Amino acid sequence: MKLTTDHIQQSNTKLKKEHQRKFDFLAESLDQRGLDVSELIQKIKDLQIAIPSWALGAGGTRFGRFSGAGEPATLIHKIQDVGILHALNKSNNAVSLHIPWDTPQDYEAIKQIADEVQIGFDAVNSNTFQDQAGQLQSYKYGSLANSEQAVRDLAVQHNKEVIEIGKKLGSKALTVWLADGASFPGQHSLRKALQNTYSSLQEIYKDLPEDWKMLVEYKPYEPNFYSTVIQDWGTSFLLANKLGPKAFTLVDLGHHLPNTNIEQIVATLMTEKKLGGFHFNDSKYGDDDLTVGSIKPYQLFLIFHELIRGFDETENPPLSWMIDASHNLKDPLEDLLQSVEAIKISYAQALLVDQKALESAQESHDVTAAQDILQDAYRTDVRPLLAEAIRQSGGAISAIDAYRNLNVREQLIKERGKSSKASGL
Ligand SMILES: [Mn+2]
Repeated sequence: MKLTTDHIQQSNTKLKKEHQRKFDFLAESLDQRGLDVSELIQKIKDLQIAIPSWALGAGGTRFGRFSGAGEPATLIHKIQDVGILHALNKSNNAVSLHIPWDTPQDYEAIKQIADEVQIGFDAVNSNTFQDQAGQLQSYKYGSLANSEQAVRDLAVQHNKEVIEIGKKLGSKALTVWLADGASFPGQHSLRKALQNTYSSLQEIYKDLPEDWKMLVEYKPYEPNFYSTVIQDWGTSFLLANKLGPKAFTLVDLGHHLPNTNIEQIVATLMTEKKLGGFHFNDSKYGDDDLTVGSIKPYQLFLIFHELIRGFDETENPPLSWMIDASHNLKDPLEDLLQSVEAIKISYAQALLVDQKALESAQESHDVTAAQDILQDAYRTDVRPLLAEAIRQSGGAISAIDAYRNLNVREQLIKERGKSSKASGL
């Protein structure tokens, strides 16, 4: 299924008048606050967030997985799904592929289909956290960190193959997330595991094209429960620094222990020009991979506030933006639309912060005013601004409304069948 401009316009007709009223009201008040509304709209339009190929089907927990209907069973289906999202919200112009779950067979055909729905290829993701059929060495006790050279070689080779695949598609980044670690004290040497990881990453880094980035992701625990080799931003930052100028730290919002001050991590990494990108999701307890903004929207706003300051005040290079969530209950496409909207809401709110006033409040130690300035922006309902940016780009005033009114899922079920299951999950 492909959504056309006609489909979208038709869905906008009913909402247009009410939208215009809300937008005019907001635009006037922003204007009175000295903000340039058309500049804000342009910035909101420009923020594009990649969709991971593994987030288009229902996810599961270790207790079970409840399939959705009409899931994308092939890479072509997945690209079509991202095309549907992008047609609706004009904010997802790229897909991030997971290898080997989504290794293309016919590159030209895949690129052509992606072109038709105006989708490019963001970071490619390697997978050394599970064994593939017929694999000669096992990653059970780690991959890049493994004490056995033969296992490390296999994992390095896989990452090099992922780079080659990415080159053929036009990707510009390799994301490395490692499950490597230990579930029990004494299981392996903590120092040797880190040293092996560094040496293996160095081997991969040698194959990284000049205009590519290596994004090193961290996570405190799971699937290993005693130690993870790259457990935190400090370890990732250390490795990225040692590897060289093309290596960066990737922040996945769910990969922190409860109450970690993530915005402070963002500020520190940007100061050091080493923030590479984001995996957006939300969580209450652990790596829950819930819809972005569903649990801690204020934290998301504070992160965007630091990002915006960082863009203005540091030389950190442009970031890779990606959602990394799992959908156990909701229709994955609806869930992704909600996540993208939440990201853009936080971004738009952070754009409203009166930076000059904040700076002077900070310098005069006016703590009350500083808090008020941030919360004033956070408490502004920016949804009409977002809707206007998307409408101007040719998208839907309300993406979820349009998705439902156009019976997208029903169409997909008709095309793919009720029991088609997303590959890789
Ligand atoms: Mn992630």
